Parts: sequence; C-alpha cells; structure tokens
Amino acid sequence: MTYFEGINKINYEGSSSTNPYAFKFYNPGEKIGGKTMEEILRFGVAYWHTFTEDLSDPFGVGTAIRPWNKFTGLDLAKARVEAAFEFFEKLGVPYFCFHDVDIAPEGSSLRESNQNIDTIVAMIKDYMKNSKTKLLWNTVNNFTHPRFVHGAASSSSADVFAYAAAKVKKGLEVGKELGAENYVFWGGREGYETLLNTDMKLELDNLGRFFHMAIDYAREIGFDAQFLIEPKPKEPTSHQYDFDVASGYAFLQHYDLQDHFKFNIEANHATLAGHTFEHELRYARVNGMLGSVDANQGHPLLGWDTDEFPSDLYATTLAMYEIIKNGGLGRGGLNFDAKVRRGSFTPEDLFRAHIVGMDSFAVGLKVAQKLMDDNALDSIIEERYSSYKEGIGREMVEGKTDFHQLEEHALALTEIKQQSGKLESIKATINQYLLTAYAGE
Ligand code: XUL
Ligand code: CO
Repeated sequence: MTYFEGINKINYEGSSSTNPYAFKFYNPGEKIGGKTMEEILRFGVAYWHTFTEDLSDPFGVGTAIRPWNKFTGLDLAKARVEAAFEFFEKLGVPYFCFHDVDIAPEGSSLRESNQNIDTIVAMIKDYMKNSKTKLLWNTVNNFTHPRFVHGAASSSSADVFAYAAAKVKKGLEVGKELGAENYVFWGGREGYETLLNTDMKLELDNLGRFFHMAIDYAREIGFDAQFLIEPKPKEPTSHQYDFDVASGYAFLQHYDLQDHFKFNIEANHATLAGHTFEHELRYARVNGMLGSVDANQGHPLLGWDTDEFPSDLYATTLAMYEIIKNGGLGRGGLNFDAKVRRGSFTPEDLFRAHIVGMDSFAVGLKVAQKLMDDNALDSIIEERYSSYKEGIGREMVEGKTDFHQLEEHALALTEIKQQSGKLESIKATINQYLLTAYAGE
C-alpha cells in the first residue's frame, strides 16, 4: 500500500527551483570541507512527531489527517511502520529515532507491552534490511502514563523506579536489536513540582544509580551505543533535574558518569533554559560532551516547547559552526524533534516541513564552513584575546604566576588599553556570508 500518493522522491533542484517537493539547498552528495552534506548532517526523522502525533494541544483535539488513521491497535502500529519507511525513502533521510510507545501500543501489562514491541521491532528490522535508513537513537517514554505521575527514576515510589528500569532494559535490548547508534535519556518527569514534598537528595542519588545500572546492562548485553542525556529546564515539571548542559554535566561528574554520556542538545530546550542554542552546543563542545542534536526551534514569543521545524538561518549557521568545530557529531546526528503546526495537518505538510528543516541546516553548514575557511570569526576572537599570548597573560596561562606577580604587574600599569568587541561588524559579516553563500549558483 502507498501512503503518500502523488509524492515522489524528493530531489535537489537548486536555489531557483519553485517545486515545493524539492530541496533548494540540501544536496546530499555535495562535498563541504571534504565530506558530503549527507555525511555531515546525518538527518533523522522523529517517529513520534511524524507518525504518532495527532497535533492535539491543551485546548484542542488532534487535527492530523494521516492515511494510516483508519487502523487501530497493532494494525495501526504496523501501518505506521510501512508509512515511515515509505517516507524515509522518499525524503532520502539516513536516520530515524523513536520512543517505545511511538512504535507499539502499551498493553495491559508490561509483559504484553513488551510483546507488542517485539512484534513491531521484528517488522522494523525487516524493513531496515532493504532501506538505507538506520536508527540514530531510541529511548523509552517514561513520562506519559499515569504511573509516572511522580517521575520515573526520580519517583517517590520504588515500584515505579523498578518499572522504569524494566522499560529502559527493554529499550536497550531494542536498541541493540536494531543497531542504534545512540541511546537517549530525556528526563521527562525527572524533576519536581515542589520541595514541600520532595526528598531531592534521594531523587538525585536514585537517578545516578539508575544510570549506572543502565550502563551495566548495556555492557552486559554488548550494546555499545553512545549514551546521551537530553537536558530541558522545565515542562512537564517546573524543576527538571537536567536543566541545561552545565547542570547536567555537574550531575554526571558528581555521580562519576561523565565518561559514559554525552549530551543530546535540543534547540528549543536551550531557549527555554534562557540560553541560545549555540550556547548549549558550545558548552558541551568545549567540555568534549557534544553528542547529538534535536533540531528544532522555539517560538520567540511563547514560553513553551513549540518544537517548530528549523527555518532560522542565523541559528542553523551558528549551530553548524559549533558542530564543524566539534569535528562533526560522530555517532550523533540532527534529529528533527519537530512537529508541523496544528494548522498544517495534511500528509504533504510532513514533507514540506522536513524540506525546510533540511534546507535550513544545509545553508547553515555551507555558511559556517565558509566563515571557518576564511577565518572570518576566529581571527577576531584571536585578536581579542591576544593579551594572553605574550607577557603577563601568557605567563598566567602557563601557570607561572601567582597573586604576588599579578599585583606587581597591576601596580606598574599606567593605562589599560581595551579593544572594541566589534559585535556590529561581526553581525554584518555573518549577514554578508549568509547572503552570498549561494551566489552564482
Ligand atoms: C521532549 C523531548 C523528547 C526527547 C526524547 O521535549 O524533546 O521528545 O527528545 O524523549
Ligand atoms: Co528532544
């Protein structure tokens, strides 16, 4: 059965194309800095937003028209797999990602849920044999069901802790079965609403114990995926423990987990935390902790996780700048944890949304690479910090000074010369690169 009638393979047609079902900038085989766009960008489709989501919001029911909606139960789950692989093929995307409950319905018991998962995983494995699309990461949903009302690994109930562990155990087995490159932990309800009823120390210690047991089990079954923590500051709980990269990194170090994890950084989570996307990427990168990316964008006027498809070229350029500087994403990728707007309810919108996301990151990649090749931003930064390359600055950086020498130096100063931060001309340069990256094509 064909689910996306009338939509053919999406090809690259160049920046002058007016075909809505063509890439204008994402040219998978085009080499940028020695590697193809496809190899660098490693795009992934998020199963939950594209095949499971119905586009409901807190004020309205689902609007999504999906060709698989006529099915129910396991038949619906199977139809979604068929539709998903047709979609992957037509979009030419190398990866996908899912939660357990996205692919298979929960049964009336854990055992039954696991059986449903086994049925669908066997089917996905079969489809993957004839597909170039691989599993970037999987995870489990330990936040939607009422049993997780007080959290999962940070729940006040030991039974829930055990249930959450059993689900992650299954998730790790599924990841191994399907050859997942990474395994993600987003702490859905791992946080708290009020300290008035919360034992914060016990919850944090339990989270640490949970992650250690997950590492042990992955090792036991020979699942060698990169483990990723996905920080988010709020929503659903008002205080999420993995607030941002900095707090997540402190947590990992405190519980001696830092060598086993990297971060999966989501743009909209970064902005909810009061950071820019590039701040989170940079913080992870300079600490050797940048693993993967959930590519989306928030709405500048809304204070929740709107999960829009990325279209802001400034943001994708600065993000790709960090990713290139990181030497790429390794086993990670750019997963579109993004949903079409509630008003964009047709199946065709799913293609159009991914096209704008892929094109936006392709532009970002090209512009960022050119900025780097021309040393356009680095040269300014190097100059700005040049006082640490010589004299007292250099001695301090090399660990050859103490407060006595620094005081001596300060006392002898007659004048401190400052340089301009040049922010406006840096922005002008970025605009110039953005507008000329595709000139002449
Ligand atoms: C929620 C979110 C999740 C994670 C995976 O905001 O981003 O979908 O990416 O659980
Ligand atoms: Co996400």
